[in-house]
Amino acid sequence: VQQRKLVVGNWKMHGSLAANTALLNALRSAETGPAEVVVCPPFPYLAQAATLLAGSAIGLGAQNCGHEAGGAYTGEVAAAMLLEFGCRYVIVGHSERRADFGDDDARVARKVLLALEHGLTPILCIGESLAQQQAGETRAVLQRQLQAVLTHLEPARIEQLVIAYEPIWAIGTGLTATADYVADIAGYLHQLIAQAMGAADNRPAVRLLYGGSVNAASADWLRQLPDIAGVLVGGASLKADQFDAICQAF
Ligand code: G2H
Repeated sequence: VQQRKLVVGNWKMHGSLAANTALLNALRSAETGPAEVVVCPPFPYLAQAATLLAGSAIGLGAQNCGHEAGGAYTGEVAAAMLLEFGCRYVIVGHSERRADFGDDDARVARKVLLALEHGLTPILCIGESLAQQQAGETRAVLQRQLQAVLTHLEPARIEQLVIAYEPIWAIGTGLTATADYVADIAGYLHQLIAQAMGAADNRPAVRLLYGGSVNAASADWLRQLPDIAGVLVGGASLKADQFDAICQAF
């Protein structure tokens, strides 16, 4: 299946009104590539980003959503609220949230379901830690993280997901996995997805992204991997020239 490539910028807890204006204006004037481009600013800046991106092809996403539709959950933001601010995507289950904010497999599954129910496309993040990789547990960990979500979804729903494979040992460390490693894991993940969908061919239309210290150099080989449909970019998404180079690569 030939899919449109997807490049997502995850700003994490970075930005300011002034910095966001400069970054988004620079990206707007550079937007030319064939890939779909999405930026995910922190919650308070979603309205500002929506205004700055009005009429642009660059889409908007959030970095998280609440695990309930609404209610007494101090500090949380509901999927329905994200929709009101123009978000089409929401990152769910990022390893930083799994490690620091109690987003376990069950909670991640809840968030994915809520996002889908509200018409948002979840970008489901999965990935193994260094210790898990060294213990030879990579495939088992990825299978557990995927199954926790896919088991709740009909095939038609699974097809709407974006899945981001982010090995934790490569996040913000400057370490990138090798092309062979990413290709191998990506093939395995597509197999798991196909099984969950009961699909005959093992390349279902689910977009699989890679994330972890992606920069212009790694984007150049990542774009050549047939099982990888794009990238989730952290640090390099905050620099207009770097993010633009990555977008152009796809
Ligand atoms: C992984 C990635 C974006 P970075 O967390 O989600 O960040 O590119 O800084 O490793």
